[in-house]
Amino acid sequence: MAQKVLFIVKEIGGAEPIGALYVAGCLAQAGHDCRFVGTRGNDVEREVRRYRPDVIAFGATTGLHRYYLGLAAHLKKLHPKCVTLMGGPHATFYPEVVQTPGVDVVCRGEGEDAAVELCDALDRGEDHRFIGDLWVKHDGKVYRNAARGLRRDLDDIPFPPRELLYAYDATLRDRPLKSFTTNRGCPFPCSYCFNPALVDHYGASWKKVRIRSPENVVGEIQKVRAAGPLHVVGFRESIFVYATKWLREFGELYRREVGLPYYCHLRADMMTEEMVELLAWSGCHTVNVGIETADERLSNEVLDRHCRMDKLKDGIRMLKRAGIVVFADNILGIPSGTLEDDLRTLELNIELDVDYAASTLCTPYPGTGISRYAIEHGYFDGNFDAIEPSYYTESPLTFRSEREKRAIENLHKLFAITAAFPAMLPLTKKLIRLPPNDWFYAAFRAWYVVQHMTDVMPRRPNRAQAMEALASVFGIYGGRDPNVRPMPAPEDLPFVDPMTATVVSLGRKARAGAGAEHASVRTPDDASGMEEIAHAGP
Ligand code: B12
Ligand code: SF4
Repeated sequence: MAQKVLFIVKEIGGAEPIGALYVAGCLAQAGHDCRFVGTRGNDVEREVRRYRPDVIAFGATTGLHRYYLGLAAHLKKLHPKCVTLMGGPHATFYPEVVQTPGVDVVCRGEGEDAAVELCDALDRGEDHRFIGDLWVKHDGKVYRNAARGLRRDLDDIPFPPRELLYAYDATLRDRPLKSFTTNRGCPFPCSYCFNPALVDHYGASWKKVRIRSPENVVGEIQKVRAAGPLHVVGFRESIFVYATKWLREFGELYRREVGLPYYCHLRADMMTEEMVELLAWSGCHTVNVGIETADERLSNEVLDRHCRMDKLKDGIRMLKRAGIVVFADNILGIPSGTLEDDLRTLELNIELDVDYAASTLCTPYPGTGISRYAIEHGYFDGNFDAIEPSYYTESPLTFRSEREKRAIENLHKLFAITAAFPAMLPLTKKLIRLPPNDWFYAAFRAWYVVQHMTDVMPRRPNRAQAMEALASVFGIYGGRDPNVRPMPAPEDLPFVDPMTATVVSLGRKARAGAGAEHASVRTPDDASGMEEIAHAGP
């Protein structure tokens, strides 16, 4: 016997859900049967009736969690015997989400081993309440298990089984850009990033970056390339290169065996001339580096980056001199910052002549230092359910005035295009005073699509992919999503200590002070760091 596991993925046509695929690869290795289904234009309820899964699995980011929770509650009502398993960032950093009706189990952190242990236990009809990394709802109580150790050798994990995606939709094989990760972990403490939040879960072992061997990474790329078109390799880990030695070894093998342009995330202030040369020589076409803010106080005291501005500027200039496309990340609307700070950030991007000046609206994701700072200083009420599915639309934070909030949200939409055409700056300063409107968002999307198809990513979309991208500028997406359901309100369940099996906390109402307790802990200011995270699609 094996468990049948159905993975549900919203927007399966975007970047591959690498995390969920890694989990599925390990489940398949353990003998379980996995399937992936997308939601757009597809009735998931019908898929569940057809496949009759034992486990319904999904990974969610904060904001999108509401969508998944609504659907999970609906499916659980129809199929009460199915176990629903939620993983990914929201479950990791806000495991209390297990109190939502319809969710049976949440997985914190890396899900490969916990999911296998869970499915093995379910298969054998054994007790599954005490599995490391899982919070399990059982008989009206929540069993909160501690973190399990991290897998030391990433080369031991099976390659993500992308064929499961292609089995659902064969056209996904044709995507010209495919994603890979070469390492996990990050030693830096940036307050807006999930990495320090994972240090809270795993301890210092998360700071010790685990790196795959060049042979293992190249082996996966070759396998993917043999299965379908591949024009650009997208490396999606937090920081692609820490050591020149690894880069040299990797570069030699990659040039010889793959030879395709690649994209990766880097810290510009870590760059040396030698690293930059090796990057360019090995095929690096585009790097995503964080500038984040021009303001040193915000950078050091609020974002906890401690990144030296002179080193950052030198790094970006070196990358540009080497002919590498620089895709910069910036954060607007940082708590305690002002519109003037964000305009200076725009000017810094212009000064550095970055190739694409991406920006996001500062979002206080659960478990991060910035969310604690925002709650503590009155910029956020701590309601993570109010966070939007995307940080490209509206800010969930409070500003000095509504007028300033609107101007910052507008600036965000016009940021990249103004950085590309600096003569627009005086006009932009006027336009951002207008009420928010769909034209700004359309301009934001259009510029993004044009740049990504031309300069930023050298992929060659086919006609269908190009049409789809263009249509998305006007908010048109193929296929309606029939799976949208309201998210149910969370229940008030007691928490149990798995070691003693006794109730340790009485539930939400009794823990009303928990937010304040949480808010008082801040990420220590003990190291430098910078943002890396590129999101290949607003
Ligand atoms: C690549 C990437 C993207 C890609 C692809 C996302 C995708 N389809 O998976 C794109 C560009 C599309 C993207 C978009 C967004 N992203 Co993004 N993204 C990343 C990034 C850089 C890497 C993700 C990755 O592949 N990691 C490697 C794999 C191995 O790790 P993993 O995904 O965490 O998976 C492990 C566990 O989480 C767990 N797991 C994952 N899924 C499941 C499912 C089950 C059932 C189980 C049991 C376990 C499990 O097991 C996995 C294996 O160990 C991360 C940061 C990072 N370095 O992780 C941010 C990150 C995940 N993104 C983030 C955000 C906010 C977004 C957006 C909301 C941004 C936006 N538009 O506003 C969107 C949402 C899109 C979406 N559909 O969810 C945040 C999430 C924060 C939060 N609390 O939710 C992160 C953590 C970055 C950050 N800001 O700190 N993203
Ligand atoms: S923002 Fe970048 S450097 Fe900072 S903790 Fe996250 S991944 Fe590491």
